[in-house]
Amino acid sequence: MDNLLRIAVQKSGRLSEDSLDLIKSCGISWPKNKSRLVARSYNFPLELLFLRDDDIPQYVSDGVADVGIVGENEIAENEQEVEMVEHLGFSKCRLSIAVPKEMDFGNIHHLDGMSIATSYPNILKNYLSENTINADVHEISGSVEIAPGIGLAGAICDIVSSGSTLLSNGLKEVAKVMDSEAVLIANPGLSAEKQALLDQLSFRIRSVKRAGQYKYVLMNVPNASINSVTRLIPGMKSPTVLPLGIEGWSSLHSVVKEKEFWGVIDELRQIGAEGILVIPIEKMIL
Ligand code: PRT
Ligand code: ZN
Repeated sequence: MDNLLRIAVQKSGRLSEDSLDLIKSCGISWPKNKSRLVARSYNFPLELLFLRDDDIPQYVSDGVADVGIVGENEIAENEQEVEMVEHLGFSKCRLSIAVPKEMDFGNIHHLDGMSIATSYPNILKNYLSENTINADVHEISGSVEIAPGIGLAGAICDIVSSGSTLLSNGLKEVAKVMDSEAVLIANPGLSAEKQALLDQLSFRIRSVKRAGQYKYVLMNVPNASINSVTRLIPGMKSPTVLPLGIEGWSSLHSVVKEKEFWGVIDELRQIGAEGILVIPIEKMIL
């Protein structure tokens, strides 16, 4: 069964939908049955294992799964031997220390002698020792944010995304311990056959991710402006230029990075581009 790649994904939670959407956008499909823990793809030698996210680093490190999609926070906490293959860009968050908002907090040494509640004791202990802070780590498994309010701990170390959970529990963020996002991880000892399948999968993932960073743009430009437009949006090799039905005008097609999009669009309009259409790209193979 060596020519099959087993991928561990979160069964249900914040990572699930984006993980499955990413695999689907790589052209991989499987029978949908929510209650099943394993599914075999029809069209790629891939088996999906649906697990709790906390267990994914261990499964991958043990080789029960070959690869997995999980948050960097879980990898750091589990301290398992796994290889980082690809940052996936979703489920972005940070692990931070927070204290009651009325606390007069000078610097992180204010934590000396305090008790900090967290579900991430290993990450927190490493952070404290790197920063020579002498605090007590109080491990709890959920609802960490209520710990200060009920007198369980003076501070917390938990995942923050928008910050609204901290706010509604009367807490303020005082130190960032780490940033996290979903990553593709692999067992470090994959066979050559499995490694080849992983290479195919990560090639597809990179094509999908790259496509998400770019837009396909079409516009009408006066022929005299074609060179200036080409300088602004050189595309993958060069823009495509097609004649319009009107004398002196062309239709120009190119690819633009989403981040640079508005800056470029403004300049294009200034040099006479009209009827600009911006279209999402599904996949981008270089
Ligand atoms: O059942 P299972 O063990 O699989 O899931 P889980 O409940 O342990 O994890 P889940 O689904 O909540 O989160 C999975 C992963 O998503 C985490 O390990 C992180 O990598 C990532 N992630 C991204 C988050 C958040 N954003 C997030 N906001 N995980 C948790 N939160 C929680 C946080 O614990 C806090 O309670 O949301 C609250 C804070 O959010 P804001 O927006 O109010 O700041
Ligand atoms: Zn979990």
